[in-house]
Amino acid sequence: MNFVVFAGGVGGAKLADGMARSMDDASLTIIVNTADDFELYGLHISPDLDTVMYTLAGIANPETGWGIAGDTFHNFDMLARYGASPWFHIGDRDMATHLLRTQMLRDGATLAEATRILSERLGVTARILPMTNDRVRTVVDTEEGLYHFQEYFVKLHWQPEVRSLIYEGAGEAEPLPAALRAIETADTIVIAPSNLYLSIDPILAVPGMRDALLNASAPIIAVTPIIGGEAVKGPAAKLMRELGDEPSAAAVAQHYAEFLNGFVLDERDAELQPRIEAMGMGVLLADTLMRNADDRARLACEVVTFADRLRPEKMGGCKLNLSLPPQKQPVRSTDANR
Ligand code: FO1
Repeated sequence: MNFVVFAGGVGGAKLADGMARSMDDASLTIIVNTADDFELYGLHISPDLDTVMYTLAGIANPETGWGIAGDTFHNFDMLARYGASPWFHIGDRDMATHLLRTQMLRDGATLAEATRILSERLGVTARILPMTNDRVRTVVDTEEGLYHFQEYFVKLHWQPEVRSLIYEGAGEAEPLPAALRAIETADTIVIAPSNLYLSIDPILAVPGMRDALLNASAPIIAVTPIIGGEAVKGPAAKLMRELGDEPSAAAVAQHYAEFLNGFVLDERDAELQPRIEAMGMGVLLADTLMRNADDRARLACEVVTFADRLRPEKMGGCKLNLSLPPQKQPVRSTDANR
């Protein structure tokens, strides 16, 4: 069984980790947003790639979701002592990742090659792919002016009101051929509960990615990042309001509707089920909060079992034995409707 997960940072990393934990013999490819990448002190930082890599390696900081568990920040303190006004906390161990990645890139490696080497050295068996090797950067157009994503997100704590988002360089970027092949040969494709505008849309903005989903033969399932009108983490709901969308799981389903076959809706939002089914996709009600490793594996397993229901022939590829609520409406099983 070949699984593909589209992911940003923490939410995507947790679900990918659940999939890796609950499926022994499956191959897992995670296509990761790199529009949050930036350069700081001459280092190439890839926050989402690292969050996915550290999570799958079992060394992620459980409190923040990003960075390394038990890391220290002596370099940050020293930068402050020099009067450098640091605002982005690079842990001392985390720093090693940025140093090596930057060196590999300067020596001519692609971002995909550097990611493969780093994740292999950390013992990660899943394949972590950047969406592209090219430079794509999210620029946030706010009432206060234009900001690079990390300035908006970390320095300004996502407070400025957003007018629009620009995925700079996306139009000219080439998708990673391995990512396109993975989508084409996947048995199941999952859009993780990541921020739709900041994590998933930049991936879809890379030419060829959206078409690859539209042409995929595997069922495509999105897991909601919104529960009860609020984001599980980060600014998704605030951005939905500011960009003129209704902050709800139904609006997320609508956002991806052209290529989705199934949507995993949180059980606290059960009243939205008929509305989402009316968009022509299957709905699975589940507890989508991933508080611990068991939750991740359980949710991943439910998603995989749900995908099995959405394809004509049964596949069956999960260790946990979960009983799912009955499907209320027959779901699409052909490509024609996507
Ligand atoms: N997020 C923060 O809110 N504050 C930080 O100081 C911070 C540092 C950081 C260092 C390395 C890394 O890989 C990620 C880091 N993040 C930090 C998270 C990150 O910037 C965002 O969560 C993602 O870009 C959004 O997915």
